[in-house]
Amino acid sequence: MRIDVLQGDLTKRSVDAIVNAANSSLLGGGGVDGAIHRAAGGELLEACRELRRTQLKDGLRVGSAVATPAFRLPARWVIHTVGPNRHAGQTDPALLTSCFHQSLMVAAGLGARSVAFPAISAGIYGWDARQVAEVAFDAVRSFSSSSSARASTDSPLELVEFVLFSDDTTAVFRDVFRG
Ligand code: AR6
Repeated sequence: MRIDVLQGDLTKRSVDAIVNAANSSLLGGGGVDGAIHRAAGGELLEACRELRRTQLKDGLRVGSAVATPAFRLPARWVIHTVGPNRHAGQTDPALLTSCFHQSLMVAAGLGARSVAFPAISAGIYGWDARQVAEVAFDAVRSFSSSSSARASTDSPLELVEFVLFSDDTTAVFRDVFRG
């Protein structure tokens, strides 16, 4: 599995799935969540409302992930995950690890070959970008080694991208990636 770090707008990526840094309501918000909903169009909000009416009546838990179609985006699916909110006292890195891991599990279940992540929790939710990058690369590498250890075609994932918006966050992710 290849890992790429690039600067840009997640909503423009032509990958199979992009990951949304959502909130538990799944009904939109600011940051990358707002950008994804704007670019995908109102059908995305309708799909999220449908999830809330059916399988997620209490909302999506922190660290969990769920997929919808991506509607007008170039991607095929949006995988919504809820990062921990440091401002609400959610400081356990295991919650963040779970976001990356669960998103990859959902992507693999969909048959996605490529998936693009933002810096989950590194914006409005107040986590330090370096810590997010460390958790993210660890989670992706351990997902990759556990799927190849199973020596099967369990996971079709070939490419994981990290798409960072700002110069600073891109520099931090590149630095952590290079070790
Ligand atoms: N492409 C890539 N990255 C982006 C984009 C974009 N178009 N827009 C912003 N970012 P945030 P969080 C970066 O705040 O911290 C929402 O209201 C941004 O610079 O989007 O997990 C949700 O509804 C930052 O580095 O997500 C939740 O309530 C990173 O994406 C809450 O914010 C994540 O910042 C989630 O907060």
